[in-house]
Amino acid sequence: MKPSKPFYVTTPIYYVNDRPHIGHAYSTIAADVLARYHRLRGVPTRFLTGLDEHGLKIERRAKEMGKEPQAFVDSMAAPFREAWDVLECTPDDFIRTTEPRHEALVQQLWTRLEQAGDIYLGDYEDWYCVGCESFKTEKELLEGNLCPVHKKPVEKVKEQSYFFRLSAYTERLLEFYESHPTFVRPAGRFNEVKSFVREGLRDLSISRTSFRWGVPVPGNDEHVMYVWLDALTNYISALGGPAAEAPLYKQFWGEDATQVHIVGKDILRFHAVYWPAFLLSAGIAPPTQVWAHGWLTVDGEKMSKSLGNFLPPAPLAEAFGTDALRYYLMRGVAFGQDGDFSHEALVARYNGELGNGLGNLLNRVLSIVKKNLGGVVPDSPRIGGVVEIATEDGPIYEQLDRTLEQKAQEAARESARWLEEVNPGRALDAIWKLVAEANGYIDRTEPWSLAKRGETGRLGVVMYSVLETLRWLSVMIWPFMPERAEALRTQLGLKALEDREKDVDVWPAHFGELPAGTQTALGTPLFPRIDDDEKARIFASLGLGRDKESDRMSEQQEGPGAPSASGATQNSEPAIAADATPPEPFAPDMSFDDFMKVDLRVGLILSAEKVKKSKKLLCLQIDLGEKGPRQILAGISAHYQPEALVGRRVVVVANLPPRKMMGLESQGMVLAARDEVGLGVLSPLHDAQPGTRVS
Ligand code: ME8
Repeated sequence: MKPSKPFYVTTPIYYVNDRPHIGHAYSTIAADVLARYHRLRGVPTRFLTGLDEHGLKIERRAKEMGKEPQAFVDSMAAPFREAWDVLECTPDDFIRTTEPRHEALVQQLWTRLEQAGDIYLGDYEDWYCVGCESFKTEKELLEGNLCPVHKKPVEKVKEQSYFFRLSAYTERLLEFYESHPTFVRPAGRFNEVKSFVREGLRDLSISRTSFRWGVPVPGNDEHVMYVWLDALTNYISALGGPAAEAPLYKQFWGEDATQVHIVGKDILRFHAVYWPAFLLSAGIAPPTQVWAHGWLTVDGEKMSKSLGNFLPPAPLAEAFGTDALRYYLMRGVAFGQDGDFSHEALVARYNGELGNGLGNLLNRVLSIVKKNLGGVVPDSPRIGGVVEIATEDGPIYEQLDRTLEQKAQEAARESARWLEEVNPGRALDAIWKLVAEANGYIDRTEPWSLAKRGETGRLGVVMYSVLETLRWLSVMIWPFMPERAEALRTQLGLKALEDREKDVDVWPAHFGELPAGTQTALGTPLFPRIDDDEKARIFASLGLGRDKESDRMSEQQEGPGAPSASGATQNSEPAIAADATPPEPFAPDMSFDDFMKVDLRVGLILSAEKVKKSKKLLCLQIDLGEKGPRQILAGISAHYQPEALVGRRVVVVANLPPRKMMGLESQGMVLAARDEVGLGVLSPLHDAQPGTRVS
């Protein structure tokens, strides 16, 4: 269902003690994707990001840098703004907690908590981690009084402090969670939050006297406010709240709006426990949802300056293209789960899903349209919603066309649903299913043969269907890859989405709206291939030598889980003829007749998917020119993304007895060559008909 409420999405406001890195980019890009999606739906949308500039951590960092805190935080704002620009993130507002507009409203919120009777003065004595800017109980600490997050010693704090009566909110929070079952996502994390609260909450110290870098407590400026109370308030202060009459606050924090806080799992407790408690105390409704995504490691390791794997986003965007980076982050790391940023995986997805998948689709289609139809979009097969069937060249609106249209509808529906559920990776899965479908459609309809046979009517229908599918794709990929989506549209001869009417829902819904007569313009490839030389150049420019990761990957491939030459018979997993350790001695001679007993055929891969619970196997449906496709299992999952294989021709051993693997039947074997660098599935140079004998 189309979203209709005003949509407010936020990122955490980042500490300015360091420059932005790929982890910050992950949250910000996710929020940007959601904002862009809602804008395409014509829904009033507001996207907020910003900076957390107060607190002991920042005060100390400024000192280390030999600067006054304000001068230091001022100098750190630009790198964040620039990073979001480079990454095509489009916040509507960028809030800094040192801005007067924010400080005034934090003080208003404090006053509300005080008026509610929830603030009292007391003495605090406990542990504090400056890295987390958070109090720690003895129970939470690791041996040697180390913070469990930062693994650094915590500090003993003993001072007068104001407290917030958090303990009084245990029941109210549990009731709130009960009545708002999707308040925290993913559900597993919500359970963790609930168990934490069920154990009972302690009052929270919300002021400090031992340093000055914070918002003064109203009426007692000996104290500055606890940095998390200050920081969390940014989500409403940026709207002009809690002053109820502020127009943005009314529009985006009202009951009629949806508010989504995107945060990393590290700061969920602050957002899912403290923040709603403060708001309930102030008589303000908590937000609709807090979405806690997982943690990114880099090439298998925690990001840190000392490990030399602290990744600023800009050089990556420059090396691979901003859109490819955005795509990779959103697709390569499942939202909600921890995941690894891997340069190798980025290149593999770039070449496979972007280059071979989408880029190749556009290129194939526009080349055929240029060569055979003068580059012009042919007439739509649908006239006034009725399927037109011209008969001169045979049926011109066939089952295949109908299926493609249905698949497009399905992709638009599914991707929208996943975006509304804040799951950008699943949305991309749905979109790429359509990319594979469209590539398979071209293989099956063979427009080049239609052109050769002069079947121009049918050719027109086929080209129209796939051009229209590309138009749909250009909209669906726009939230993720706005620049490449516009480049795709330029080649299709369409108006830029950036120039659309902003309050109109442009999410694709009606197949057949691409105007006939539109002049297309075949341009440069959307995603030029990164070959080995280019990859080496990029890796060198990023300071990755003969990288650790390749070593790690090849270790994994050679390890016990790897497909091997004999794997097909020994592990009963990979149905693939591959050679693990070349050079292998040649086999003894055999007779020609013996060779001819092996029935090798050209097969066309119609679909490919991972086999559940198997690290190695892909389940392929392969057209061998028989009545129906054959199901063949191949141990190539570590080497190919399933989507990249769809539409490819391969060589199949067609007369092996069927075998069962992981509960599935395999009806043949796909040929591949394997050396120490990698594994390549064999493919004929010419697009021979499926079923053609190979000899
Ligand atoms: O916590 N993987 O700021 P912060 C994934 N100022 N996400 C990551 C990440 C990683 N490796 N590293 C950082 C703060 N992030 C507070 C927030 S909000 C009112 C105050 C992302 O600079 C992730 O969103 O430490 C995480 O929650 C956030 O950056 C922490 O940023």
